[in-house]
Amino acid sequence: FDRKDGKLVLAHVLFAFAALLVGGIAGLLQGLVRGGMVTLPANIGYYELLTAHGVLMALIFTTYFIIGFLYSGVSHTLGGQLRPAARKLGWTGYLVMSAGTVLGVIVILSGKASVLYTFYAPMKASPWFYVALALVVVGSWLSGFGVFCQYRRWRREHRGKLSPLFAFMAVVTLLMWQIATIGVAAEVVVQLIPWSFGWVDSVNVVLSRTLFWYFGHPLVYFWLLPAYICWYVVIPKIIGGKIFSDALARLAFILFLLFSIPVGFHHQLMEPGIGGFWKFLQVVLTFMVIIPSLMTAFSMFATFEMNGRAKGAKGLFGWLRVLPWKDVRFFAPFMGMLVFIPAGAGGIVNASNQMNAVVHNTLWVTGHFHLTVATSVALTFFGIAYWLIPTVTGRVLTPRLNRLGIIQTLVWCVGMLFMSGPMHIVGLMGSPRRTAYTTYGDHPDAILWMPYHVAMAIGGTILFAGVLLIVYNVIALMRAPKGETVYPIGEVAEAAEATPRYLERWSVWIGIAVALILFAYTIPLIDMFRGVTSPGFVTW
Ligand code: HAS
Repeated sequence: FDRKDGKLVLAHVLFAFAALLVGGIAGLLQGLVRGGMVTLPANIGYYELLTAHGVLMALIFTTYFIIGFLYSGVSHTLGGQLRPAARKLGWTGYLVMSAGTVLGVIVILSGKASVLYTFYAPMKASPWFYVALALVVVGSWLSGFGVFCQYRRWRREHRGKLSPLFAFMAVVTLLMWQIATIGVAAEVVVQLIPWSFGWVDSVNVVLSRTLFWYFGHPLVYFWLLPAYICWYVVIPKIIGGKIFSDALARLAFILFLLFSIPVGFHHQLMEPGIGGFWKFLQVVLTFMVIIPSLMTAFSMFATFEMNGRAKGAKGLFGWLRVLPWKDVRFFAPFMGMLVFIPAGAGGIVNASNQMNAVVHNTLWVTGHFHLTVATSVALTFFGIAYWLIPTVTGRVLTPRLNRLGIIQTLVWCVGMLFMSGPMHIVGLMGSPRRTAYTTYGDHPDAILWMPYHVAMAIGGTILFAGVLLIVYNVIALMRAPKGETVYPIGEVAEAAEATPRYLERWSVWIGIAVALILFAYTIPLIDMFRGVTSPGFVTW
């Protein structure tokens, strides 16, 4: 692996794990407070910790890891080395994002931005918190441009050739990110910064939430797609099998590009100010975006089964026996896949209007995203770290670290079972999310919730042990014995059909994505600008 590119990748990955550690400390404390097991000193607030936890884990850990991982893959598959321009953009993006992160963390920990990771208006933070967010977004754009620049040069030099699957998927992920972040950038720059500096004295709340969720839902696929890259491209190689179908994988990613964005209203189903028809439309589109995940499940089962048959496995589930259970590079992402089955089912519940009325703003939703992003995605990222760090540092994964990795994965799953399970149950019993310890004046319902909150705190403590162990493993990987680790990229199965060229015709796909966005958002936005509540609000 190119030494200079390795440094860029490593800088991102190490920053990500540092954020995970600090965010984990905040998470542990906040979980213990909510369970009534500790009381914070008067100068530290529950919501301050909750904001630090959400921002550092959901926004910073993920974004840094993803950019590092995508850079590693495009460097490896598009010529074996980054172009100087791409590398420079990568480093500039890194520095701008890091300036934003440091500023943001200082503002949060000084108690001036306890507005949680979704920073809903009319809750107001210090203007510097929004400036920090803007820097993180702009930095990520620069990094994205670096990847596009590498990809464009490769295509110019390989006219008529299909790009490598990893690179194609990286481009889709970042295209989606660039289109989606326009929403949050507009919210922060046009609405929240002027308002928090006091240049204007009011803010259009429904508009700000809409711009946020225009970004917020594709954000979750920005987390998911790099995990899918690992599942589609890396896992087949690690298990000694083949990619089931290149065309299916690309089509799934294109469907994510089309349907990830015009669906933000499914986070706003319980909000007034948005017409019923537009909510319905975006729920239909939400059900469209479930399809590429179902295709991914199909494709993974096919890969596993083909691999099993090729190795002589018999019977309906014989393929399970030949999977490399003792290899953490497989085991951690596999546990992520397994958890994604109930996690995805929970998402489908959320997206269904009547059921959303039951679960919205309860701990059920917190349970849902701890299974999706904090288990399926996080475990996949951990699994990637066990080969990515050795690859870029010229080292090898030792059997001891591999064993520790398996233990870390199990600790994570047990912790999450204790935390996310009770969150789902107590959410259905009505316990609200984002609330510090309270018994609501010893209300009988709230008393019933308490054992579940205690179980959540125990789960959170086990998970914190998992955070410490993964951070230890990352440091140990940096000191592992020298040697060469191969970048694992799978080959496509011989029986797979050829990939149609139109899947790489970007103008068509971006055009359709923009058309869908305009269709889903134009009229509701016009209503919001004019300050009228849609007629649908009345009939809801
Ligand atoms: Fe979600 C809220 C709907 C997926 C994250 N979601 C959230 C929030 C977050 C989040 C962070 O419609 C909270 C935001 C906040 O703070 O308010 N979500 C969905 C739907 C999906 C979905 C329909 N969410 C995700 C993913 C996330 C994520 C992925 C992060 C990475 N979500 C919602 C809705 C809300 C919501 C509403 C708002 C709730 C409210 O009222 O506030 C779908 O994309 C899910 C599709 C997934 C599947 C599963 C496919 C299974 C696969 C695994 C195969 C396994 C194998 C192994 C091969 C259909 C691919 C098998 C081996 C064996 C041995 C069996």
